[in-house]
Amino acid sequence: MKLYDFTIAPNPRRVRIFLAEKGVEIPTVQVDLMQGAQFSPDFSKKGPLNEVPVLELDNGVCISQVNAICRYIETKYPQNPLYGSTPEEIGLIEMWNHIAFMNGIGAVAESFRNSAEMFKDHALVGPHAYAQIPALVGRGNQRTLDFFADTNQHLANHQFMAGDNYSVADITALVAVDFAQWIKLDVPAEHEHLKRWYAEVSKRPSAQA
Ligand SMILES: N[C@@H](CCC(=O)N[C@@H](CS)C(=O)NCC(=O)O)C(=O)O
Repeated sequence: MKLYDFTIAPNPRRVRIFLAEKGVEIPTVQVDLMQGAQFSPDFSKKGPLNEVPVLELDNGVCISQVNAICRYIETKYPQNPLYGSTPEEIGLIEMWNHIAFMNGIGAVAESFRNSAEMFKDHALVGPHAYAQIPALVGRGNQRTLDFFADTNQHLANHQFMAGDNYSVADITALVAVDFAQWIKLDVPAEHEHLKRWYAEVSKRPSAQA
């Protein structure tokens, strides 16, 4: 297998952290998004949306989308389950993973992609040219701050995002908080529960991935 990656990008990092938690090593190939390598003819064949991460299996089949890749890995390497074991855990983890992606990573991306010069005519990931909408920068910033506040409240009564156990939802939320640095937003000091959780998940060795 091969993981198409770009070290500084947030979404491939979610897969790298997941693999580190699993103790699974997969060789990576860098796709330099700054140079437009995601649009090269070879890489375009590997997925419909010209994005990383992509997991290429030994038979050449390619899987994109972080959640799809992590699900594949979880099924192939069931040790240290990160998607839960009981029906309730599985449901709650999917729920919080989706919320962390939509309201965390999605909020930061809304601000960043509508402001950074490099995304001028590429405000959404994929092969189509979408212009930036400057009004979405403020909305993305506000959504990011709301994500911090909502997550802080949630973590007041939960050790981890989906309850008592670390899961893939913590990986997505951790990457969302770190990604917010790109739009110069830090967790406000008064969000003590979010800060407690962030310190705990950041000190796991996997967070270095
Ligand atoms: N929904 C996708 C998001 C992947 C994504 O947004 N990848 C970014 C890097 S973090 C990308 O490849 N961007 C390429 C581009 O902007 O053209 C997933 O879950 O994998």
